[in-house]
Amino acid sequence: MRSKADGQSMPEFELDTDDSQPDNVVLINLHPRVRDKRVEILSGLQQQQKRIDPKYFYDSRGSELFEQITSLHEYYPTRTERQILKRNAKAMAQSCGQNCVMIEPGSGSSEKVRLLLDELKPAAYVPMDISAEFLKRAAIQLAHEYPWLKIHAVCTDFANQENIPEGIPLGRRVVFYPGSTLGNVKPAEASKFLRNLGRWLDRDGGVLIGIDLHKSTRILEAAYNDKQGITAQFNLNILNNINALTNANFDTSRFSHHAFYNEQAYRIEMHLVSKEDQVVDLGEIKISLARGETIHTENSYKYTMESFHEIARRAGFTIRSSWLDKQQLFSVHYLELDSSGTGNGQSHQDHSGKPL
Ligand code: SAH
Ligand code: AVI
Repeated sequence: MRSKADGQSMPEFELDTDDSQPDNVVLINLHPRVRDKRVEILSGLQQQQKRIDPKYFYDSRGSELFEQITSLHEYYPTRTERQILKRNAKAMAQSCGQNCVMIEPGSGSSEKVRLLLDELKPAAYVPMDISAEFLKRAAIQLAHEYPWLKIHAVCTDFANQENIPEGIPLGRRVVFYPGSTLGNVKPAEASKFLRNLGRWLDRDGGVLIGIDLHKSTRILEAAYNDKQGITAQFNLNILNNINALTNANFDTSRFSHHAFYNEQAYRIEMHLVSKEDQVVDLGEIKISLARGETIHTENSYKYTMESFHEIARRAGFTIRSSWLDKQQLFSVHYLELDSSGTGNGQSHQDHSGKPL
């Protein structure tokens, strides 16, 4: 156990502690349970359409591959959202309010929050991620770069986190949920998830959220089928993580990457296609795959302003402000719980066109 910033006693990361760990960071590992993971993975692989939850992309290698994806030319979401955050940091900070406790579920490298910190001056930043080692490195790096910032990093599976983890620093809470990570669940689940986030907030809290927008199939399919094959490696790597978590013997060379835009469902689907008839052992359980059969690894839903508005409304939120890039590829929204206001949100665009 180690005592840090708040003087509280915290369970320490199992990982080697780093002597250079600065004093403004606390690292908490809530240990998403391996037994529960195994049950969840097996159940997905025993369905007619085999599936693996996309959260299993993110072992350390998966998190690194995702970082590489974010700087690919074809993968427009990250650079576009960064541009929106940069240009509108002041207005966003005004919406969020200074001295808030900013909580980021699925924080990854914590790159985007850097664009807000100087304007926002939060009382504390709470990055949360399932990828323990990557989270630890990102939090320590951020703590070195921002010595004034109190960081409270939590390794947890936020999908199973109905209540906010204990021990979060006190203050008005704002959830920062960029990257369109909400798009990785079905619209009905997205509303449910947002509703649950609402329970993490006090009445005066808010959610600053990035949502990818529906656009041409050509642009979308290029973003998930990059020429360098990094997205393919990211997709295939999920099998390495499944092997580690369940003692399975998936052989990545016997699968290929397939990603396409399902225009009816407004979602990118990523699959792993079995190149041959094969049987995979997961401990005592055997999974058969026919040649051409797929394991569905990810959905990435794309919204319109209207359809996202509906998701937020169903979750009990009002959209206070929306910011878009000129080409309307991506959007960032500030949401507040319904009953706290009139429900009249504002839209902003970087250009002089009509607000959507
Ligand atoms: N917020 C960053 C990273 C987005 S990638 C950005 O906008 O660039 C999605 C991140 O969410 C990954 O770091 C992944 O490890 C994390 N993640 C996905 N599902 C998760 C879950 N159920 N619980 C915790 N973290 C999760
Ligand atoms: C994290 N998530 C929003 C990314 C997406 O675009 O759905 C993950 C990703 N999958 C393939 N490329 C990136």
